[in-house]
Amino acid sequence: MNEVHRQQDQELLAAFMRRTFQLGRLGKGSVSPNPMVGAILRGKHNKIIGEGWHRRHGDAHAEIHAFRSVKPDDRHLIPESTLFVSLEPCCIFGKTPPCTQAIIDQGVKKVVLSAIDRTAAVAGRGVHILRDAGVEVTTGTLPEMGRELAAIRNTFVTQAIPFVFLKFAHSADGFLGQKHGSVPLSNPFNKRLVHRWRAEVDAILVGTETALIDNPRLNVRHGPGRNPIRIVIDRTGRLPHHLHLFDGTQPTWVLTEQSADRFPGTVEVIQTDLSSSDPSSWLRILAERRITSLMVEGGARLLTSFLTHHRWHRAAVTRSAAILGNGVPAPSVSGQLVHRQRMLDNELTVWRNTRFDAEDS
Ligand code: AOF
Ligand code: ZN
Repeated sequence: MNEVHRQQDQELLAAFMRRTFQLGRLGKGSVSPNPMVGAILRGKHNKIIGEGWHRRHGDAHAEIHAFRSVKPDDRHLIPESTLFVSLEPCCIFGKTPPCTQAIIDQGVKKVVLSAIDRTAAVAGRGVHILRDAGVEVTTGTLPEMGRELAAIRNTFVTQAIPFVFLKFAHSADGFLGQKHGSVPLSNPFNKRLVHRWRAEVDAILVGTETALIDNPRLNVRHGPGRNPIRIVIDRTGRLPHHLHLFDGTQPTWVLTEQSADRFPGTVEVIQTDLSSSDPSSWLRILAERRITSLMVEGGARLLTSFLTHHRWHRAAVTRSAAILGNGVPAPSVSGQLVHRQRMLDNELTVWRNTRFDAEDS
């Protein structure tokens, strides 16, 4: 193959792989603790004969959906097609039988994948099993994008903590909000985006001061989607029972050092030592309870705990045009800028913590 052909071939592989990412993302918000995965069957002349994605936890995997989507008239084309999949196919009996076996049984001879599934029982074994069965496997196509799609799952299984998104808005002069009162800093577009994120994560965490001052609902009402689990820290049990967080409208957990009888029956009480500002131990507790992704919505102290202990993966920072003059200074985030977007008078930047993120591959 000459250089021009090689380049064309790479571009083609990338185009098909990008499509698997698009498909995988359709599972956002409903696959946890499973990863988002997309798969395509490419037949002769680059024709797509089947597509699938993992739709919800417990349901069939992306590869299986791709096989099932093939029209009866095209079924005979499966053995000569190439399977593109965003993640290494699983090789274990979990909620569903192993995809590696399904691929072998269907007679597929070529598999192109992007990221490795870091789940301990898979982690490269899926690739080996396929190769041992004579399947030609190409790994690492568009590796960064593949890693990003699998980042929540791979972080959860390798670091035993949820993937942590920090989220906050600050004024043009760098304040989070005024002391003893909340100031709206986000515009309607920003709000809708935040509510979409809420529908995509397993849980949202806020600190005691934020629960008291903002009295947030932490639900999804600006846009479609399901409500996440709400988690609030209340070390000494000082939150009044009339707060929205305690209204019983969605699952709510309290992290506290107090006993359960201090709280309304609408919440699940998790008793733990909260004397350290290092979030590592609470994060482990949340991961044990199958929280794979967590959005931290404030306040300043809680956000600072995650930042100073480097226990975060992405930070979404909104800069509003408002000038407050004084208030609580916004924490500073240092990381790699991965996204910048203007929304009317607001500017959103998303940062990646390269220090802590390196292992989520
Ligand atoms: C795939 N394709 O679409 C997904 C995979 O039995 P389960 O459903 O809980 O799945 C457990 C394993 O499958 C685990 O390794 C997880 O990362 C992987 N998810 N694998 O081949 C898919 N969602
Ligand atoms: Zn599978």
